[in-house]
Amino acid sequence: MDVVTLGESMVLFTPDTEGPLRYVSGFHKTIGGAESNLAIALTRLGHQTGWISRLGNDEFGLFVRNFIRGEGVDTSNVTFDEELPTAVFFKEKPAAGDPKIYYYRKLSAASELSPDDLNEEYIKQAAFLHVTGITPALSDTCKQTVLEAIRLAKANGLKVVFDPNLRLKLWSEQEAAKTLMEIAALSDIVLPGIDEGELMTGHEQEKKIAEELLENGSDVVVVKLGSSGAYYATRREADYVEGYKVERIIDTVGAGDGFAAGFLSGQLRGWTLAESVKLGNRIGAYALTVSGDVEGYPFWHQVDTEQANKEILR
Ligand code: KDG
Repeated sequence: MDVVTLGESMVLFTPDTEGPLRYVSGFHKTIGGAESNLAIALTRLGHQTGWISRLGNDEFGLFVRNFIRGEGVDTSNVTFDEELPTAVFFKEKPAAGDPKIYYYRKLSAASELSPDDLNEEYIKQAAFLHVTGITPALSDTCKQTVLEAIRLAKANGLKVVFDPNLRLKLWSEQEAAKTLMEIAALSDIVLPGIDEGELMTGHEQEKKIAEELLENGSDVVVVKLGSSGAYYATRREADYVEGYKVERIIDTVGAGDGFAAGFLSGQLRGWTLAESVKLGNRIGAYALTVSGDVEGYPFWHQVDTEQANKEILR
């Protein structure tokens, strides 16, 4: 296995029409979840992935598991909870700009994830452990699970990659900053967006953010700069990598997970940091072209063909 990840995935209801949800009567049903998004994107790029989670033993839980399994992600370490439900969330589409998100995830099956859900033999098969800042925001046991997964990963020689994925609907800025820095300190690679980096370090500038996160203990920091691309830094090298221009941005949700997948795919292929960040930018850009979280992630043969890229990206 190349990458193992853990976290909550939910049924996503996307409205068929724009405007306040109280007036919307039709929705279509897909799934979302930052960690399974990453696993799906990586699988499409040709890598072996595993997703650890808890779902309700209900129709939605089966739907989420079957969807993720259908994409080729290993779901053998997903547990079905007999009492708690699978979470759902809704998007609300404004006439322009990013959608609003409404979660229905308190006391969901995944919020009860605990270190007992982790199997060391399973985790140790992978080269990378991927965790996000969403999971520790769900509950204290979820936070303990992330910390224990990192401990197991390090004990078995995996590299830990951390995507802060700041979700201020789930916790306060203060709590988020403290915990995200705590997890970043234990991670080899940290992938903040510029706003996340600012909240975590108190610095506005990407170079300062990266410096602080390197001092905090990480070896590689990549600060995502939206359409401008990204800035990466280690203790030895640092540079900017240009972004891709997308003709028509439909929805930015899922782009960060696409970036993480592209970056990790580059690393798994033995590419340089600059090449990996470039692939991250490219996969992130693909995600902007559709309204769902995962529908835009390309397969490797599409990425590999320059012509295919020209059709979507400039
Ligand atoms: O990164 C995309 C995710 O935000 C989305 O899929 C839903 O996991 C999700 C969350 O917790 O917001």
